[in-house]
Amino acid sequence: MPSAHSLSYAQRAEKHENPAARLLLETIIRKESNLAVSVDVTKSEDFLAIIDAVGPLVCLIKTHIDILEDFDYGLIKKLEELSQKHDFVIFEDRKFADIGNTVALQYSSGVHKIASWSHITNAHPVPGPSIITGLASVGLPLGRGLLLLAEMSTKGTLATGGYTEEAVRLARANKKFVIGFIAQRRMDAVGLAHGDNEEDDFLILTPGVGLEVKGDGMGQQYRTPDEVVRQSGCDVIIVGRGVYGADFKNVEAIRARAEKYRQEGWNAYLKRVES
Ligand code: 5BU
Repeated sequence: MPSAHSLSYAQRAEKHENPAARLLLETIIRKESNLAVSVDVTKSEDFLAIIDAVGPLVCLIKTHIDILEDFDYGLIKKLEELSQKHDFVIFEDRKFADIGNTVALQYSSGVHKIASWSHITNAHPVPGPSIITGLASVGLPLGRGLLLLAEMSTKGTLATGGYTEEAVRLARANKKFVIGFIAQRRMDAVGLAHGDNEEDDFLILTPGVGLEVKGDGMGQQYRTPDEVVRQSGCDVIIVGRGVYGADFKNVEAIRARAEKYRQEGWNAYLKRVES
């Protein structure tokens, strides 16, 4: 049985039952893009302008909705309209990390009501299985998917070794809702014990991707799309400042950089499945 590493996105889409996982894989195939752009700006106007510029080139837009200074819920309708117009998946990078009852409330309620619009969100596995139970109680009925943070891109991250293995075990035990990981490499073989299903296929979304620089002076570490997708077997490259960073008012330049990352990410994938 070939590992998910060598299967095409199309072969893998057929095997996923979670609607958010299928939507992401099908969007990647339709748009020939494994690029996600992370839009970490503080003004709604800039946020929407960047998304409108890169929307045709991405499979997914990643948000930190709590960064926006002028947030009001009307923005969500505009984000959803752009998601329809340009055909991309929405991932709120909320990094939940509390007890089940609290995360269920944070996910469903408050000013942001994340579960009502974000196809995918993520959580730190640090509280143990109850965080998945809490989030799944809100997200599963809505057809949402969860990523666990198995690794981070930052220098000195504590999410390594046994912690990463436990994250993968938690995912294997909760496959209806947990569709994959934020990680720096494939996780299929991590912590595999006798009797585990070796055909598990988790999506790997990977931040810390940049072509120009190796870091940001605040602990972020960058690798190239080729290192991430071809060499490490990850599925989606997440790029923030590499796309919008230099001058986030210059929409043409943003679009050109996004297209470069799209091509690099897609070529790395083609090389991986051909090899
Ligand atoms: P950058 O501008 O490409 O460095 O932004 C990376 C984004 O990915 C940013 O929104 C981070 O919060 C996010 N991120 C990350 O960089 N590294 C991680 O390990 C995780 C998330 Br998890």
